[in-house]
Amino acid sequence: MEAHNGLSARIVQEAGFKGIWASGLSISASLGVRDANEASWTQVLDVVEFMCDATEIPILHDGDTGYGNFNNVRRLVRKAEQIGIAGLCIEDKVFPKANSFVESGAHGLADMVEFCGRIEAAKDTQRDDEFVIVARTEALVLGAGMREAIRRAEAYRRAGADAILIHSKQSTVNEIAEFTEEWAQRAPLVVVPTKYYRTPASKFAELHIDLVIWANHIMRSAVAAMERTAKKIFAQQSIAEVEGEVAPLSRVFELQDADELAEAEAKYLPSTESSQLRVA
Ligand code: SPV
Ligand code: MG
Repeated sequence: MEAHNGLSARIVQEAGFKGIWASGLSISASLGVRDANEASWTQVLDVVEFMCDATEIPILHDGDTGYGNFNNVRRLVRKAEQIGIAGLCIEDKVFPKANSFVESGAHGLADMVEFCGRIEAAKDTQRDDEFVIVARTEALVLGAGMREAIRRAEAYRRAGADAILIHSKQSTVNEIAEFTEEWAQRAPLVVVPTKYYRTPASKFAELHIDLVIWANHIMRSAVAAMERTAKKIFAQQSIAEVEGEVAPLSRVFELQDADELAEAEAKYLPSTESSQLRVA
């Protein structure tokens, strides 16, 4: 499940999900910029570091193109491991990327051999054997065709990718189903069914898809809720009516683990009485 800051990551973990997608789209949207590498990679990693600090479940970082060539990817992997990210997903586009679903922007498909170098560099750089590299191909999204998608996925598998993310912008699962048949479980598969959202999870299991990412629904639900609240308060020039509709402050404190701080204060801070004695 997608999250885009420490708070949403905590909410996703509490909901019971086994892992978090640190979505480039959602993080950039929450920062008020476009999903076109407008936020620098260190600005993005700062956000993901807060997400790691707030949770215990694995975080798969949407690393876009890897923010450059193989050398940028090496540095990204090193920093991702230091922060506590569990895995990195990189896509076969050129920097700066554009979101798969926007018409405008630079949508160049990366040279396949050059992208394999990014994967190899990532695998050679990781120190923790458990760190995962997911290679994402945009071949279907950019209209390069099924043969090209399979050719690229196979090349990325051979380059050392732990899993392949096959992306599609069709409104049905048919294209993905065709891919999975041809792929025949050569390596774990990841999908992002944002556009073919009606597909039930059982269908993905049937197609031998190993990981399904619901990529942006926490951010989109926040946008809808924030717009509703802002409009209402502005129209009514009052907060009286929204009080019952928004999360109580006690819930916010709970998500921040405020009780833990109170317990730590009791343990580590001198009591008022003893500190007064020391001053005296
Ligand atoms: C993201 O969540 O940023 C993704 C998925 O990369 S998509 O928006 O479909 O490109
Ligand atoms: Mg993205």
